[in-house]
Parts: sequence; C-alpha cells; structure tokens
Amino acid sequence: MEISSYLAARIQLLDRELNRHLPSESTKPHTIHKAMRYSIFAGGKRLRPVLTLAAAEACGGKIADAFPAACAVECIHTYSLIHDDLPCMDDDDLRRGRPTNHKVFGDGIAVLAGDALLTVAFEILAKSKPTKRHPIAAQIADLAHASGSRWLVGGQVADLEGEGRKLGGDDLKYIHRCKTAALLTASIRLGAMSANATPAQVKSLTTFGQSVGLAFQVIDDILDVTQPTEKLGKSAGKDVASQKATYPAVFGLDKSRAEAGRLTRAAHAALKPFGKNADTLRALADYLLAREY
Ligand code: GRG
Repeated sequence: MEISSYLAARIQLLDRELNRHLPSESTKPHTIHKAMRYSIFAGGKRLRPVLTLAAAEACGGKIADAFPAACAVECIHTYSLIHDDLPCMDDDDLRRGRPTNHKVFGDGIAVLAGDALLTVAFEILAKSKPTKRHPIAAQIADLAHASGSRWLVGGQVADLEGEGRKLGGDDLKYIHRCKTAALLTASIRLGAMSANATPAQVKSLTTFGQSVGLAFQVIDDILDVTQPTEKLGKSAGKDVASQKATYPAVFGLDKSRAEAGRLTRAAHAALKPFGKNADTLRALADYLLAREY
C-alpha cells in the first residue's frame, strides 16, 4: 500500500462526509458556520478519523458505518485546536498553515466555533448505526469521557497549570496521555464499535491506541524542535520558547526517538490477534513514527 495515496483518498472521503454533516455557510447565523468550516477544512492530516476507519476494517466492518464516528472525532479535535490557539490558552497565530480561527473571526466567534464543533460532534455520532454489542449511548459516552475533564480537557488543565513550573517525566506522560492519546484511542475504539467488535478486540485496540497515541505526541514534540514552521503549518519552536515540558526537553532527543520506536513496537504487538485485517493500522503506526510534519 502506498501510504500517501491511501491517505489522500481517505481524506477526500472524510471531507465529503464532513461537508455533508456540517451546516452550510449559508445557514444562519452565517459567521459561526463560516468559522467552523474555516478550521475543519483548513487542511488537517485527518489522522484520527483515518484511524477510526482503519479500526473498523480491522474488526471486519465497513467504513461507511464508521463515517459518523470518524467525523465526530475530527470535530472534537478541531474544536480543541481552535480553543488551544486562543490568547487565553497557547496563544498562537498559525494553525494548519493558516491564520488561527480567532485571528480571522475574533476571540468571541472562535470560542463559539469551538463550542459548536464540540456539540455537533455528538449530534453526528448520534446518527451512527447502533451495533449489537455497542448501543449509540455507549459510543457517545465513550467519546464524551475521552473529551471531558478527566482526559482531553484535564490534560489541557494540567498543561496550563504546568506553565512556568519544572515538570518531570511522569507529569509529562500524564499530560500527553490526556491531551493526545485519549482522543486518539477513542477514535480507534469508536471505529471498532461501529464494526460490532468483541470485547477482546476493543481491548487490544485500546492498547494499540494508547501506545500509538503517546508515540504520536513524542514525535510531535520532536518535530517542534527539528522542523521549520513552513513544514509544520504551525509555529515551530513554540514549546522551547514557552519553556514547555516536552519529551526532548525532559529526556533529550535520542531517548525521545528511542521511546517513540518502543511505543510503536508495543502498538504493533497489540495488533497480533487481528492478522492481515490490521495491516492498514500497522502501516499507519509506522507512518506516524516516520512522519516529518
Ligand atoms: C482546549 C480542551 C482543549 C484541549 C486542547 C489540542 C490541544 C488540547 C492542544 C494543542 C496542542 C497539542 C500539543 C495537542 C496535542 C495533540 C496534537 C499533537 C494536536 C495536533 O494534531 P495533528 O498534528 O493536527 O493531528 P492536524 O492539524 O493535522 O489535525
């Protein structure tokens, strides 16, 4: 499989679905729908929804049944980026190679665009087809849990409160697990649920998601110090400038690279029970490790 053409084809399908689910720019009030669409269609890598679809396939399901979950996780991810970029949070001007949402629409509309993407995510997921083992209420609860105060929001809280303090390895792992790995894991679990996965399959894919999610963030930390802004589409060197605790800052670059490799191997090990059905997930784990932006 050629990963770049595979990803391009998946992004095209996902964009079509997102376009279908999101209110059009001509829906009143126009500004909020323009702002939501501005960030959703800004050229993100769509890694989380791509993983949702691949997880569904690994469990023998059809990607069409996983589309609502895939769109929902991308909406939550995009909301978190819009809010993270606000002046009261990470205060950034550039995201996905474009001015951040609040730079274009103002702080008030950016907050509301984030709120609306968070809310519409659950509206979309509620349209998903229930499966025998995973009723829609269970799928909604899974996504809400991963996005809430114990995980995604909780990670952001720990990140905010860690500013200007010297954090150790355990604090750093806690933040990364909450801020990054939890939503990535939920993306994978929801794909599995859309395919009526067995409890054992969900468990293995949860382990896969936790490992690949942490590896993804370790690589993200490395790229922040090794790649230029033009390549990343977001402000490079931001972590160092704001004295953030990152893997390279706490463990050094070599140990960070080794850790990303170890986590990717752990992710592969979790896929053993799936045989060939998980080849795409294997290729995606390797792609995430080798990525340059
Ligand atoms: C505001 C509740 C709330 C949470 C914010 C998303 C986030 C938490 C912070 C942004 C900074 C950061 C290090 C997030 C960790 C996850 C991450 C690496 C996001 C970027 O994901 P990509 O690279 O982005 O998949 P694209 O733009 O390609 O979708």
